[in-house]
This record gives sequence, C-alpha cells and structure tokens, in this order.
Amino acid sequence: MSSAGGSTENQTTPVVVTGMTCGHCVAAVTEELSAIPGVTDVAVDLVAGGDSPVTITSTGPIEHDAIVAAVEEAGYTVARGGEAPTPNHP
Ligand SMILES: [Cu+2]
Repeated sequence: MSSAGGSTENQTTPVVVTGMTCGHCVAAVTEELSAIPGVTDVAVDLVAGGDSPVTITSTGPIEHDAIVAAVEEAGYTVARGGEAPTPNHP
C-alpha cells in the first residue's frame, strides 16, 4: 500500500526475431507485439538481416503463441525464446 519502490509485477520475456533489416521492420514488430494484452514495452536490438534480440515487458506472463502470432503478423519469424521467463533483472 504505502511501501514505495520494491518490485513491480512487470515481467520481461526475451525472444529472438529474424528477418528484420531496418527501422521500419522494428516499428512493425514493435507495433504488433505492443498490441498483445498486458504488454507495456517492447525493446528491439536490431541486427539487420540477422537474429535480433527483442525484450518484451508485460504486466504478466505472455503466451508464447501470442508472441509468435504477433511477429508473424508483422511478417517476421521468432527464432527462439519466450518459453522460459527470465527472473527480474536489477
Ligand atoms: Cu525494414
């Protein structure tokens, strides 16, 4: 209640997306992933033409299928990740 700070409920889910080559690709993937319920932030570390690490921040667990569907909706592919949520990082 009044205890400030501490850990939030936020959870991060790392995935790797292949096929992105430029900022437009990043924008498309970010937009689709951001549309998943609960997602509050999407951070893309673009590796043009390669495997780009993407970190999805959400208020709770996200279905891996939803991530795959969103990325494919944008026209790209999830290479791996998303199955095992990482513990909160300081
Ligand atoms: Cu592009």
